Amino acid sequence: MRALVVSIWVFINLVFFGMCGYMYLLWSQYWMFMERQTGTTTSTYDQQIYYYNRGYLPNEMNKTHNSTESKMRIKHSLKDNITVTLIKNSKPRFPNLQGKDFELDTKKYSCLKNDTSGECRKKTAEFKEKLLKELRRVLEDEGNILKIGMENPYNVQYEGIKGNFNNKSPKQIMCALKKIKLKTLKRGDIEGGPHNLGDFLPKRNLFETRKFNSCAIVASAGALKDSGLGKTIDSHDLVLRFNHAPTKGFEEDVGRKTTIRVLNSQVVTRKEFKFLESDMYKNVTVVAWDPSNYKSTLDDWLEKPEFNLFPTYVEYKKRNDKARFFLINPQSLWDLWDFLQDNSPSRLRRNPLSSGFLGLGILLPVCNFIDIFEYVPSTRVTKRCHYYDPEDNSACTFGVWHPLAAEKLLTYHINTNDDQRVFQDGYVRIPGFKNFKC
Ligand code: NCC
Repeated sequence: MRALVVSIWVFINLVFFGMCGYMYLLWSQYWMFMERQTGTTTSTYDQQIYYYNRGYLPNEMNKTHNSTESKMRIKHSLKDNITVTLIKNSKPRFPNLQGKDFELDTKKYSCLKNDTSGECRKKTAEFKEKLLKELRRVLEDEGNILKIGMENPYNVQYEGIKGNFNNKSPKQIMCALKKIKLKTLKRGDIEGGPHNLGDFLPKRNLFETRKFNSCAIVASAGALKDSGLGKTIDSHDLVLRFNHAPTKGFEEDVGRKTTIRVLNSQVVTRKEFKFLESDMYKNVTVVAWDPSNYKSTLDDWLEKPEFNLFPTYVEYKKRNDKARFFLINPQSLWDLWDFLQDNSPSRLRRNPLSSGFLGLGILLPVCNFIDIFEYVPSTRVTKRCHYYDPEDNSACTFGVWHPLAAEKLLTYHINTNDDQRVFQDGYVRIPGFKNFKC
């Protein structure tokens, strides 16, 4: 009799919880459907802003700026004449059990002049623990299948194995990375092409015959503000910057030297960046990237780039045929993504990597060592997104759309600088490929 009652009780519970689970699934599918219907965003970058706003901004909206200014910025970043409906926090999620206990205003961890070395070490260790915990939390959260759902804008069909960089030595990671050949398009890779692109491509690969000793990558992070790192950055033989990140007016913090600019295709194509006119993109090597679909051929991509950068490319080269302007082979972007997924313990969001990690991929074959400034955030980190812009958005640092957390955790793993350099001074050092006999 007792056994019968227990069985009925278990059965009722199973039915009840089964129903709840089913209802939850239906509910989430309904909201995903509604979001797809109401979100009028067409470009994946526009969706990024959408994620940014949903993921972080509503709770962390910069209190020092009025909301009209923020709205202007958001609009400014969108394709002309597109209206976006933001559904804030509409998607049901499982509660995040770990919580967000990372304090972004971390001045209390910065070493002061009169701190003893013991005190400074303690502050650094506490900050490191918090920072890495936050990066891991974001990585896990992003890998949550219920969160990612069916979003797969680039139709990524990853078939590799999921590894974990923590179980591999930095040398093993570097040797795996060395196998990835990040390619730029060369003359001969394309016959004709849109606007006769093929005829304007460079004859050689980027830095095919040049090597550098010290290289610097300047992430555009807000933490560079008031860093005083300008001189250190300029002391490198090569300095790589991203997109429209300026030096003018920020020399003390970010230096004045620029050798390469890595640009995403928005910067090349959108009017507001004045790519053809601005001095920022002259007398430097320009490397632009635009994502294709995961399995697209070069021809598919030439026909349907995400942002049509080909006419501007051709125009730029027509104005100066000696200009060093390179296009990344879009398949290389996914080869690098595969590498990161191969070495990440969690599922990555199926979107391209940030320009930051791409910059590292570009320089590893040509530099003896690479110092990356404020990519792995130091104790100067705040919610500020860029050093050149007062907008606050933690997602720029920790990532929501690009798999930034995975990029940064892996970068820290292969770094050779001590923790004081990384978390107090603000830069990691990665040895170039030539240092590894694989
Ligand atoms: O912001 P962005 O990046 O130009 O930054 C360049 C690289 O610096 C690193 N970074 C930046 C900010 C921060 N707080 N922490 C960081 O570590 C990242 O590695 C980043 O890649 C891009 O990667 O190209 C990106 O470009 C912007 C934007 O398109 C350009 O700035 C032009 O406006 C993207 N933002 C949007 O599209 C809204 C950003 O997602 C990626």
